[in-house]
Amino acid sequence: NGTSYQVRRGQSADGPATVLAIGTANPPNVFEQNSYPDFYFNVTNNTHKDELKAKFQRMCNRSGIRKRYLSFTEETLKANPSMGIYWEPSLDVRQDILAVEVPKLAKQASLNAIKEWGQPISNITHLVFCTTGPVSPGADAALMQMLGLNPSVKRVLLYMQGCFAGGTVLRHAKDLAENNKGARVLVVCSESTAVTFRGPHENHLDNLVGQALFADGAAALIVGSDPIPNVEKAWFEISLAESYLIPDSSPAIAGHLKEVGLEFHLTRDVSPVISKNILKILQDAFDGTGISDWNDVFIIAHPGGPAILDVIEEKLKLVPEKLQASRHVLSEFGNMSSATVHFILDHMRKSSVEKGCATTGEGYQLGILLGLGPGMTVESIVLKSVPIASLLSS
Ligand code: WCA
Repeated sequence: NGTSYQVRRGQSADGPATVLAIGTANPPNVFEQNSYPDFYFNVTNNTHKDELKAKFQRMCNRSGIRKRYLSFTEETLKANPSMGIYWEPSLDVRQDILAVEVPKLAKQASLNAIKEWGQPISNITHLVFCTTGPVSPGADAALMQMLGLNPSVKRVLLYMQGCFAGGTVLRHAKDLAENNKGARVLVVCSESTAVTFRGPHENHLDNLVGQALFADGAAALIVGSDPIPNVEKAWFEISLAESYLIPDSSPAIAGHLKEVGLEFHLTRDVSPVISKNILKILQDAFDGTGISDWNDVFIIAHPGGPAILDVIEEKLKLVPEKLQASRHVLSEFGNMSSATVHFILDHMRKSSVEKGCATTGEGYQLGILLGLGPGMTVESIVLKSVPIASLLSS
C-alpha cells in the first residue's frame, strides 16, 4: 500500500553509492623479487633442487613484480617448519597466524581510510569484510573490537572467495549504501599468504606460480551515498555492479582448504579464458553508453599475473598506459588477492591528482574495476570518476 511504499522510499538513499575514502596497509617485511628465489629455496630447505630453482627464478623474472610484502619472516618459518614443507599438515599453525595477521592488517588499512574520511567512527553503520582464511568468530568481529566500532554495526563476512572478491565487496557495499539512508559502509579486504605459502615440488609447478606472485596486504574503503556537502568527498561513484560466472571454466583455478593449508591450482587456461570472455563483459557493462573504444574509459584490472593483463590489453586493443596503474601495483606489491584492485583504485586517484588530470579516473569520466578469480568469476564494477577541481575546491 501507499504507506509502506513511502516508508520504503524514506529508508533509501537519494543518490548512488560513492567511495569516500581509501586506506591500505602491508606488513613490514619487504621481499625483493630478484632475491626471493634464494630466500624461498633456503627457507624451505630445497637449495639442492637447482633445476626447480632456475624455473622459479624464470617465473619470478617474468612476474612483473619488483617487490612484495609478506607477514611472515625467516624466523616465523623456522619456528613453524610445517608451513615450508611441501605437503605437511600445517593448518593449525596457519590459522594461528591468520587469526592475528588478518585483523591486524585490516585495522591499519581501516584506520588509514577513517583518517582520510575524517568522520567519527560511530558514523559507520555497516562492515563488509573479505579474507581468504576461515576463523570463528571471524576477523570481522575482531576488527569491530579493535576499532571500537558500534556493536550494532551490521556485518557481512566473505570467506574463501578468491581474487575476484575485491569487486564482490563493492557490489554488496553499493546495495547497502543505496538501500539504507545515511549508511556508511566500511569495506575491508585483508589477505595473508600464510594460507598458501609452502615449499616447492616438481609435480606441482603451478604452486610455484602462486609462490612467485602472491603477497600480503589489506585495503579499506568507506562507501556511502549522498556525501555531506563540504564535509565528505566522493572520489568515485559506483554506477553499476555486475557479476559473471564464466560457463565451463571452473577447472582453470581451484582452491581447497586442506590440512596442508589452501591447496591451489592455476592452470594455463586462466589467461585464454579471460581473453575469450573479456570483450563481452565490457560490452555488457557499458551497454547503452555508446562506448566501444575501451581506451575511452579508465580500467582497473586484477593483476592475477602479467599474462592476465597482457591478454586484456591485447583483446581490448588498449594503449599500454591504460593498464599502467594495474601493472604498477603488481610491480610494487604483488598479487594481494581481493585487496589488489583497491590498491589500484587508490593509486589511480592519487596519480590522477599528481598528473593534473581533469578527473580522478585519469581524466576519463567512466571506468571499470574488474575482479577476476575462481569460478571463473568476473566481478565488473562500473565507476564514474569525479572532476578533480571539485575535490580541491571543497
Ligand atoms: C607454468 C604456468 C602454469 C607458466 N603452471 N607452469 C593471492 C593471495 C592469496 O593469499 C590467495 C590467492 C591469491 C590470488 C589468486 C589469483 O589471482 S588467481 C590468478 C592467478 N594468476 C595466474 O593464473 C598467473 C597467470 N600467469 C602469468 O601471469 C604468467 O604466465 C607467469 C608470470 C606465471 C609466467 O610468465 P610468462 O608466461 O610470461 O613466462 P613463461 O616464460 O612462459 O613462463 C615462465 C615459466 O613458468 C615457464 O617455465 P619454463 O621452464 O619454460 O621457463 C612456464 O612453463 C611456467 N608456467 N604458467 C605451471 N600455470
